[in-house]
This record gives sequence, structure tokens and C-alpha cells, in this order.
Amino acid sequence: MLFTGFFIFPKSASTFAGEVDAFYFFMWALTLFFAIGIAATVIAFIIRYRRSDENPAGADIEGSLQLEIMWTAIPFAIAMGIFAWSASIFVNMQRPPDNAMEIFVVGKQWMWKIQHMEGRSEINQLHVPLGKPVKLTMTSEDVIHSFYVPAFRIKADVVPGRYNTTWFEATKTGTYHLFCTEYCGTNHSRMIGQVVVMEQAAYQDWLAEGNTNATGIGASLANLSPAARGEALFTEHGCKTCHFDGPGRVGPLLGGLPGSTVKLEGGDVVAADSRYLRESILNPRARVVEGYEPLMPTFAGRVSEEDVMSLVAYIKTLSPPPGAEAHTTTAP
Ligand code: HEC
Ligand SMILES: [Cu+2]
Repeated sequence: MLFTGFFIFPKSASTFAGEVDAFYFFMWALTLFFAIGIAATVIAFIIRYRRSDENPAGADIEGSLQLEIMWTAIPFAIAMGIFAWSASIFVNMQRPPDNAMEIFVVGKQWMWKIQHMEGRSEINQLHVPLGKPVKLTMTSEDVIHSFYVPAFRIKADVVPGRYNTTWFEATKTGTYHLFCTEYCGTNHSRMIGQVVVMEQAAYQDWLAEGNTNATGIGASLANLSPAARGEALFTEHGCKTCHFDGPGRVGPLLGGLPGSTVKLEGGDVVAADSRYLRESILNPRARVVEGYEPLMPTFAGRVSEEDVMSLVAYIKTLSPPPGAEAHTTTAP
């Protein structure tokens, strides 16, 4: 902890820390400037204009256009400056760089479940490499949680039924606090964990160790990458019986679907993002693909959020069938 006058900056260990702290410090200094300025003016006026005459007569005040323009324009410029600065930090935080490595996070009363793409999973701990952008794709199994790492200056809601993302790049090895900052029930205050930032080589070794204790998320399918797990689930749940490339196919081909657009019954067009894919699995009747019958059963209650993330990861690895443009939603 670094104590700076009245306020405290937590340890800083990400590329955002400097930006966020500079902005925070600016806001703090601005507030202090006006607070002192106004208080001093009030005191000065009390003294200068104290009652000195028994029956004072008021003087007419004409107003001043210059003064009015000034006290409108200056606060406007300050407010717009605050807006532009904070918006640029916010937008940067919302947009992970293309080379960011992805990690899945599932919040649950009352724990954080973490799944690395290479297969390793962990609970209430997040191991990340130093100096590499990391993108977190997050969802919740029950209520709203919020993922907060003070040392990285990141905080993002983790909402059931949605995939929220945030990202960071760690700049210092070490162990940092991870908190849930959205009241989520009795043991909310115990929904805490650690972020461990490791040198890149140490991180690779750590990944290669695999799930040593079979208690992680992927305990039953230990050490499979989400995509490989998704492939196993795809067979296990019979998705293949409808989504296969061949005669008698009843479901759309899924290769090339993520990132494309889908025409729906009724004429709407949607972007096939992760959220749409999730909905297609858990609530297939909500949006039915044009030209298909609503034959797909719901998998809500049969697959967990981690399973859905894995299925989506698997669908992302499928390539469009040869000859098809990108993704074919045309009925057989
Ligand atoms: C009984 C057949 C059947 C099974 C089993 C089935 N689906 Fe489907 N699926 C369909 C049909 C038909 C559609 C198109 C109509 C619709 O949107 O509901 C569809 C649509 C989809 C879509 C949206 C496709 C698009 O082009 O927008 C996805 C994603 C999907 N299924 C994934 C799965 C997964 C994952 C499983 C296994 C967990 C699965 N399906 C199991 C029949 C099936
Ligand atoms: Cu929580």
C-alpha cells in the first residue's frame, strides 16, 4: 500500500494502474482545488462584507456577460475533458487486444472457477503470465457477481446469461487480491481469491503440471482444453445426431457460424456471437434459424455454464464445410 495524503492507492501491477491512478489523482486534485477555493471565498466574503452599517442600502448589480460566459465555458471544458479522458480509459479496458490469451471465469455462490485454454483449471486462484495481455470471458452460474482485482485496477460484473469480458496485462510478478464486489448472498465476503502473476516460463511449467488434484472444474475430464472437452460433450449429448454434414441432416451446420450472421424465422438477422450460441444451446426456441423446424431440445439444466463455454469453444474450432460460403444456414 502506498499512502499519499488522504487517500490510498493499492499496489499496482498492470498496465492500467498508472492510467487509472493518474485520472483518479486528477479528479482528487480538482475536487480539492474547488473545495479549498470555495471555502476560502466564503470566508473572505464573510469578513469583507460583514455588517458594518446599521441600515445598509443595497447597490444595483447590472450583471456581466463576460463573467457569465466564463463560468459556463470553463466548467464545460473541465467536464468534457473529464468525459474524454475517462471514456478513453474505459474504451481501452473494454477492448482486449487481438493477441490477448483467453481465460474462462465462472462465478458461483461462493467461488471463482477458472479454466485455462490449455486444460488446467483452478478455483479461487488465477495464474497468469507476466507481460502478456489476458482476456477474461466471464459468466455466472447463479446471481450477479463482480470480478475485482485492485492491483490491476479492473472490475467487471459477472452476470448470469451473459458473457462479459475484461482484460489486463500484468507488469509485476507476485500475488494479488481477487474480490467479489457485488453482494451475492451469505458468504459474499468470503468469495475471495488470489491472482498469481508468474514469469512466462514459470507459467508454462505451471500449465504443463496439469490438474494435480482432481478437484478442478474439469475433474471428470481432467486436463482437456475447453475445445477438446466441448468435442467430447458434443458427442455425449447427441448434438452430432442433428448437426452433421450429410444426407438427412435436421440442424444447421455449425462450422463457420461464430462471428457470422444468422437469418431467423420471422426475418430478423442476428450476429452469431458467444451469447447467441449460448442461447441457441440453452433456449433454442428463443430464436429459430430460418428454414429449420424448432426441433432442438433445450439443454438448460443438462449442461453447466462451463459445458456451454466448452461447447462454444469447440464450435469455434469447426471449419465451414468445403464449398459453403462461410457458414451455411440453408436448410438441407
Ligand atoms: C434433435 C436435433 C438436435 C440436437 C440433438 C441438437 N440440435 Fe442444435 N439445432 C437443431 C435445429 C433443428 C436447429 C435450428 C433451429 C433452431 O434454431 O432451433 C439447431 C440450432 C442450433 C444452433 C444455432 C445454429 C445457427 O445456425 O444459428 C446451435 C449453436 C446448436 N444448434 C448447437 C447445438 C448443440 C451444441 C447441441 C448439443 C448440446 C445441439 N445443438 C443439439 C437441432 C438439434
Ligand atoms: Cu459473488
